[in-house]
Amino acid sequence: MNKTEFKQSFSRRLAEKFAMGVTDASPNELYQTLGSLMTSAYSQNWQQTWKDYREAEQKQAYYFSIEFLPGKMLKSNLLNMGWLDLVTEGLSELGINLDDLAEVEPDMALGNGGLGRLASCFMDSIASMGLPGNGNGIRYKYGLFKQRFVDNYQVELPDEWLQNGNLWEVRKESKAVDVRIGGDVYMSHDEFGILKPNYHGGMILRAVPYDTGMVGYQNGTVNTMRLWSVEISPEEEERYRSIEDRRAVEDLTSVLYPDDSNEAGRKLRLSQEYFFVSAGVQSILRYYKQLNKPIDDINQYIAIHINDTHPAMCVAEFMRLLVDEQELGWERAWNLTQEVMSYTNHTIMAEALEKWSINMMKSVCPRIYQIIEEIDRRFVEEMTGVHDFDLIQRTRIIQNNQVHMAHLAIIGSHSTNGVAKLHSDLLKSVVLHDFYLIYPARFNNKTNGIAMRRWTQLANPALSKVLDKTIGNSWRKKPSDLRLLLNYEEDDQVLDMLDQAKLENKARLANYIQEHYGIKVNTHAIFDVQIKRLHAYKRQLLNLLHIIKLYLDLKENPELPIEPRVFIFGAKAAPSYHYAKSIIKVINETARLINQDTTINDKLKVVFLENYNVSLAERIIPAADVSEQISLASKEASGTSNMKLMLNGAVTIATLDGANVEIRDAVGDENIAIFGLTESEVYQYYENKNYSSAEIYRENAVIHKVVKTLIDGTIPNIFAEGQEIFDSLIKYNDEFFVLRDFEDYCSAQESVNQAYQEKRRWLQISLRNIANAGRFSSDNTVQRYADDIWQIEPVFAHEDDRGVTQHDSYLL
Ligand code: 26Q
Repeated sequence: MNKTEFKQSFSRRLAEKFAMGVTDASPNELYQTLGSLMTSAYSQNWQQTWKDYREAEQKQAYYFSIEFLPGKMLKSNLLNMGWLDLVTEGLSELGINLDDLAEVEPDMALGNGGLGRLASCFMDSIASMGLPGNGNGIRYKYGLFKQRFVDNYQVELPDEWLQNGNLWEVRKESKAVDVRIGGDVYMSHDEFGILKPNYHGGMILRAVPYDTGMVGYQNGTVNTMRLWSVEISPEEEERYRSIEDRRAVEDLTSVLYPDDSNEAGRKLRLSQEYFFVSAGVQSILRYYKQLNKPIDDINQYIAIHINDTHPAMCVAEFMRLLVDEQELGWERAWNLTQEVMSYTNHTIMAEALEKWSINMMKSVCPRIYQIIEEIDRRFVEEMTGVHDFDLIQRTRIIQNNQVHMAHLAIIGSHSTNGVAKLHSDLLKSVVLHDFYLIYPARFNNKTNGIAMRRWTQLANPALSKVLDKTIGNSWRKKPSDLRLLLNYEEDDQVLDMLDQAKLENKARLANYIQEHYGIKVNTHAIFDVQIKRLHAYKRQLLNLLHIIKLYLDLKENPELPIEPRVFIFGAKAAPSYHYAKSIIKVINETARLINQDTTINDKLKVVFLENYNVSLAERIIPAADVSEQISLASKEASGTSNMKLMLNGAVTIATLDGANVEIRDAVGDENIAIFGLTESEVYQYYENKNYSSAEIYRENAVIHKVVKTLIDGTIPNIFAEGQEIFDSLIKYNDEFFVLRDFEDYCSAQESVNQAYQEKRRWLQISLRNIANAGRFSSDNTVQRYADDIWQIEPVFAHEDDRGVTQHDSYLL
């Protein structure tokens, strides 16, 4: 396709769809037109990919995740199709700015944070590696809430992302399946003497899949992300007459639970989990049956991945289908299940480990509960005599009237992995130590990664241009080639180009801040960024206390030699997480106090950006000078924004937590500011029970002065919230050791302040961060899952009907 062809097709499609010319059309109409050209172009490749997979008869992976967080798809699809430059230019010749169209697309925000975004980075990489892998999840009608600040408090509004339709999805009515929820079950022998379930009552819901093409990076592969939506099945129409009854059904796939790393324990949540698990596993089995392979070989063709425990019922649902419907004996079914399933753990926070009461599980999926009981019974039987009694009691699935989902996932699979080296080690030594004793070979590490192309080529064209000019463009396909940049660390011209690119990105963010908040920020100031969900363990509070300290210092001495800084926050708090919301309020009030104070010579600004999401991340990350990764050591499983910020040249200030450890190994100690307790020091405090925040508060004058501002009126309008946070620190002994790490954090911040003043050294550090970020490409991560866990291989494309090899072009 050339530019002229594209312009012609675009104008023709616009006329067909809207009976309009380019000058009359709104951005939305133009967006719809471009999107429809793209989907028609890749749908051929999509169909071909399905066909290739079917014919190749190779193993496929299915990534089950209750969250996917792709953000906007227009530009990433254009990039992956190889159309981005041509379309940008073609549109521009028609008087259209591509970015204005892209702006119209709502973020697809069917996820809370890291876990959902990781799933989407993986979907991109799986397709880009030509691997046969599919996503399976829920098509929520409402994504993660929109965050607004009213009187500096967080307020949540619904995210009606489907209001103008979704041009990337295809409703596949023919692939719908039925899911049974609720009712009773009892077992009886059928006419052949086989034990069969008899179901009574409950609801039979129709699960309808909406498929979205996952376009690989310039390789012709288009994989499928399948999201399920609930409908009333036609046969059951008359049972759901009243509005209330219909509502009860529709609720099932209506909203994404906004609780990040906190167990909600709600029946609707459990129903959501069973709904997408059952629909997904049923559709996989239906597909497999069409292949006419023996059911005993299913483990050679299917891999199912359980992303955190939310889809852990895959284990029992797969057993149900094999035993009840395919009539396999229990043992054969169990061996197959373990070989098909694998599980990733994303958290060590106790409150995030899912447990469901027996009663609730019985009432949502009674047959699944029976099967879990039998799995548990056999587990105890098998382990008795092999392991000691207490160990078995601690590891069994059902304990104290609760079903432990992580136990189900580990026992029912062949692989359990953590998401960074440190995290995987902690799983073995602490969190899942008991299971490690039983199944040492199942445990492995898969350090997270990020979709490099989105976080450089799309989010940071300025940097991408500098890279092309300096090291050529091989890094676009092969992120490890970013290392070539190290050859230029003494090249002033290159350092200057990097500096200019960063400045350009900072100016763009500064404009956004000015436009949306009326705050003027100095683009030569240090842009210091903390962007992630609001959580006590992530310690936004530590950042805040340091800001307050700087402010007090400047009030005392306005001539203090510190580089001007802009502290930028982006964070949503779970609506029910009172403490996190109080932190937001206090940061906002502190920001107002500081931003209005003219006596500190504009040396400090604090900006809390509303509604942090993927699109905002794409704006903030390229403009960041400093990346705040300051969770209490041992608490952050991995982190992934740390990788994105590093890739964009930000200097990390970090504890030795999650993937920060591997970032330090990649760049070396001179190119990162490490501070704080180590994981083993934290565990020593737990063991010795000898931490006293009150003592630190009493004895450290600086800390005393800073912490007191929470309750002494220094910060206006925070009467209750200030007290609440003060109490968490002093009265309730500072659960996340904020005060213990405070001084060390301030020194690390001071070293950052110094380094920034030595411009050349700063740019070199930044360059080394970019150069060493290649190893965190999710292409690599996904390759390791493919090799070690799923055992899947790329499917090589055939020539399609038009005689075109499916490796490069998408035709109009
Ligand atoms: C559980 C039960 C009920 C309701 C909600 C939940 C729930 C929802 C989301 C529990 C956890 C989550 C999300 C967890 C998450 O995002 N974890 C992050 O995963 C990233 C990818 O591996 C890591 O980089 C982060 O360190 C980790 O915090």
